[in-house]
Amino acid sequence: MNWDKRPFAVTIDLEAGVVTPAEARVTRLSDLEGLFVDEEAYRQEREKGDLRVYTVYSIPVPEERGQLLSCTTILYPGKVGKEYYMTRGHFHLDTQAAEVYTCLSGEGYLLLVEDGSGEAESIKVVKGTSVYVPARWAHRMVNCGKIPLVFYAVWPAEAGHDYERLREKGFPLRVFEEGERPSVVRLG
Ligand code: M6P
Ligand code: ZN
Repeated sequence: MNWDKRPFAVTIDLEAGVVTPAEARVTRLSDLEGLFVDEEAYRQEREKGDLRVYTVYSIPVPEERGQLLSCTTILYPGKVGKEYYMTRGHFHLDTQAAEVYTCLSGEGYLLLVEDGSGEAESIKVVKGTSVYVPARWAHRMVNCGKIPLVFYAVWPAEAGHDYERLREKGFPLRVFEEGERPSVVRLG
């Protein structure tokens, strides 16, 4: 990365979520094995092809204390069985690091679970909803609409992603289509 500690700007296409210049990383169904509740439906989807679930455009800065990382995420519409497409979700390795998720386009839910108490929350997001995610709350976005859900995230650069901890604990809330409408369900 060419970093000279000078101010810089990027352009965000608010509808499409594309950031210029930035690097794109695509997450596909094959990257999300074990994530969706219905394993048989997942297997059937995989047989159709390895579809994109989301693309992240990262605006790079050094991952050092004091820096802010930011990115857009384009979460495509789709389902595995009755369960809507979602991001993998994570805690932060730095348990003091918070984050802000702002929806630029589309609609869905941000699912959250607190590390200590296990308390869980779902927050409905539409264009313009900005959610403050406190430290220690795992976060996962779900697209319940028919168009891509685009959101912009900002968080401390040294935060890191703790996927393993969330995998071990499991996510208690899921969002399924029920009668053509999303329904937030508590598992277990
Ligand atoms: C947001 C941010 C990123 C994260 C991305 C995808 O843009 O929180 O840090 O990587 O969503 O989410 P995940 O890493 O959980 O797959
Ligand atoms: Zn995060």
